[in-house]
Amino acid sequence: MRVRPRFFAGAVVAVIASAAAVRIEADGRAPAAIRPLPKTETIGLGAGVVLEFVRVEPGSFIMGSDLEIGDADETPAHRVTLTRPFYIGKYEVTQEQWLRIMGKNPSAFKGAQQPVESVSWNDCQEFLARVTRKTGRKISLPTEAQWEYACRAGAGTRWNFGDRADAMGEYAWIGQNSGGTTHPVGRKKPNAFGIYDLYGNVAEWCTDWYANPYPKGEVTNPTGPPSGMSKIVRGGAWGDDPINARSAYRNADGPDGANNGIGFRCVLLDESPSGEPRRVP
Ligand SMILES: [Ca+2]
Repeated sequence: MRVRPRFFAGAVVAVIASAAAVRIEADGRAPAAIRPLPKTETIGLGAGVVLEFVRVEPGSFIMGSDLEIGDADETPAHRVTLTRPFYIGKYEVTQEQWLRIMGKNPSAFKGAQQPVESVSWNDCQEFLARVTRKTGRKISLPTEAQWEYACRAGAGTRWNFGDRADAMGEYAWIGQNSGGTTHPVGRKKPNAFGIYDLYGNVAEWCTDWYANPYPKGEVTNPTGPPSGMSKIVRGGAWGDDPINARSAYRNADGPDGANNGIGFRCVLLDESPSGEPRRVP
């Protein structure tokens, strides 16, 4: 078990769907063969509050790191194949979104557009279940492999913008520029997939149990070990150094653990408007 909180001292987000967002209703659909696949999807939570998702295509990548700066739990670097497209949150879940579903806001750093934090992995499961009950849309946390694949966006470098940490401030709220607090989501540059705040702001829960190191060999649609003591947390947070907010960097905390450096983003599980399967394991 590895629990290393290092960043912890002690609102209405209208995340507006981008102009490129495509919302296809249940009725009046065009045939799948001629209907363009949406690049984004949204789930309405009521009162104008929406969860916005970015489509990620299936593919293979090298997960983890054998870099000299990496930790042992990032090894061995290994090929991972994700066989299904998926939709991942364009932003971290905000306090407005959390409040809309849960009726209270546990965050230490208050702000409607700021990411919710001080939520445990188990708290997140309740949020996800309530969203599904309310909207009929199935959502989850990302698997650790989905998170890293979406984060890298094809980049094998330490960060998805390269190997030089001095560009970090353009992409992330971390120890050097955060002022010791979270910030509204989506204010820094996105990665090549159009996803924001993967590094810093809040670290993000994933579905997987933590194990160190990775199993050897190539894997397809990995979901982590069947059991464990702590759940994966990715991306680093507002108090971290760049080295601890790399694409391959892993952290973990117990599923009941909650602190002001950990939040989450969602993955949309239900079938795409084209009818193609994209249910993840
Ligand atoms: Ca983050």
